[in-house]
Amino acid sequence: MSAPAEPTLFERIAAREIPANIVAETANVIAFHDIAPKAPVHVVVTPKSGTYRDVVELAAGDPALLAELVDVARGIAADLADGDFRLVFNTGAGAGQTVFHVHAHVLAGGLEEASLG
Ligand code: IU
Repeated sequence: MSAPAEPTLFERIAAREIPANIVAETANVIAFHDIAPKAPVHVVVTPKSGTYRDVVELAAGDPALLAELVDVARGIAADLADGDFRLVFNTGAGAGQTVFHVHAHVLAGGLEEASLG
């Protein structure tokens, strides 16, 4: 039998072992202000369990959980900004992913000058 995996950083935040400014929580998802915000509203939304490394694995393995995560993101943008938001899943180290426990960055509030289009 293999040894149990170490809890991820975000599992430890969900367990209140590491402090975070939590803004929303459902049965399976937790959301907290990013400690290094890149936008007026910058919230990390993540499953409480670190089962999936990235959004590709999550979409294949548990699409209902991905939908729950997106709905939490929608609610945060409605509560903390005007309802419009950008949802970023850094996927892989080369794309800037540093925590290999799937999470979305909700970016909102005053993004007009940061358009990707
Ligand atoms: P990334 O997509 O894996 O790079 O996102 C990880 C994010 O987690 C990054 O924006 C960090 O600022 C953020 N974060 C956090 O909010 N709280 C923490 O205790 C740590 C990192 I460590």
